[in-house]
Amino acid sequence: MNREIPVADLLSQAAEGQERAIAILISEIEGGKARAVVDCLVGRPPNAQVIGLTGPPGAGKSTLAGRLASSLLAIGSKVGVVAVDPSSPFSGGALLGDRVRMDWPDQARPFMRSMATRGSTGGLAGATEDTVALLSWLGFTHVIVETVGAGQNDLAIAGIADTVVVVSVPGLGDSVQTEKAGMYEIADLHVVNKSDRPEAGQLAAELRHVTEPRDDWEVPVLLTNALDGSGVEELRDQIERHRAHLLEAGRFEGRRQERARSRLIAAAAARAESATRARLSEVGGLSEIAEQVVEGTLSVYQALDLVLAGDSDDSERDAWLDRGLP
Ligand SMILES: Nc1nc2c(ncn2[C@@H]2O[C@H](COP(=O)(O)OP(=O)(O)OP(=O)(O)O)[C@@H](O)[C@H]2O)c(=O)[nH]1
Ligand SMILES: [Mg+2]
Repeated sequence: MNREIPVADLLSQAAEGQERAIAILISEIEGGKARAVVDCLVGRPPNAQVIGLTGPPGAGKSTLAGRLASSLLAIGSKVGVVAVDPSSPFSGGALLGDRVRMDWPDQARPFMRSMATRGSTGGLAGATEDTVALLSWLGFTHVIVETVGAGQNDLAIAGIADTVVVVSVPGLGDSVQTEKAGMYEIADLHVVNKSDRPEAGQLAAELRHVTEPRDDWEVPVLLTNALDGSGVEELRDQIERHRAHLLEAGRFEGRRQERARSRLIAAAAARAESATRARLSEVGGLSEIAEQVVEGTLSVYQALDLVLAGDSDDSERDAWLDRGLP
């Protein structure tokens, strides 16, 4: 049913603030129809500030994202929250399975959406960045992207966000030293959430000890309690300060250009992959080629040459198969 509404109509409904239209557009992006949406967004510079929130499962990222959104709304921002591959998704602006209620200021609410990107082409970078582009086009000033920091995604967030907030929690048993080094390299800000727990101060101290400045930026280590919101205004202010720092140092554009470049490469790889898959499914003699790889008479690279050579001339490939490679 949704598919029948033209993208242009959905965009104008979304621009009027209809959340359902935004939700349908994001579903199109997730469902592999990103191009139909994203091509319509050209002509407006993507100005939304993208804040990445990453950390271990259950660290309180969603609760914190809600609080941060609330704090940004209070200063007149238009805020979207996108949870990528969450273990506990949002539904209707609420955090499923949790009793924490958000108090949105003056009826302003953030737009909240969970996305599943696992297995989709381009993964986190593709679908999320397209969603960010959509929200930015719609006039959102801030987009908070929550990712679970387990696997590649915690590092992929660095390729998407202007400001990366790494959320840690006390009492997980890991000492700072045993955590993956990658997390430190991507953090623009560290947050120790669940500051109501006794070990929070100790963890913050350890983080301060190991954190090094990045490009003239002293990475702050903040304490938050997402349940009661303490520390969240400070977090918001530090995020704004980080943006100002990037702009002042002339690094904001640089980061975004770097992002656009990686995006281009990822899109090229995705396109090449689907073209190769299509080629593989249409090419004849594929099972013979695969058999030769199994038998060790062809290397996988030679097999690929054969498959691609078939592009221009199938008879050439057949001849190769008959006589074997030189
Ligand atoms: N004590 C305490 N509990 C918190 C705090 N922040 C969040 N929680 C609780 O921690 C649990 C997990 O919170 P979420 O916000 O769902 O955590 P998350 O990191 O988004 O979790 P996933 O998306 O499932 O990885 C919930 O029960 C929250 O109520 C905090 O500052 N202190
Ligand atoms: Mg969450």
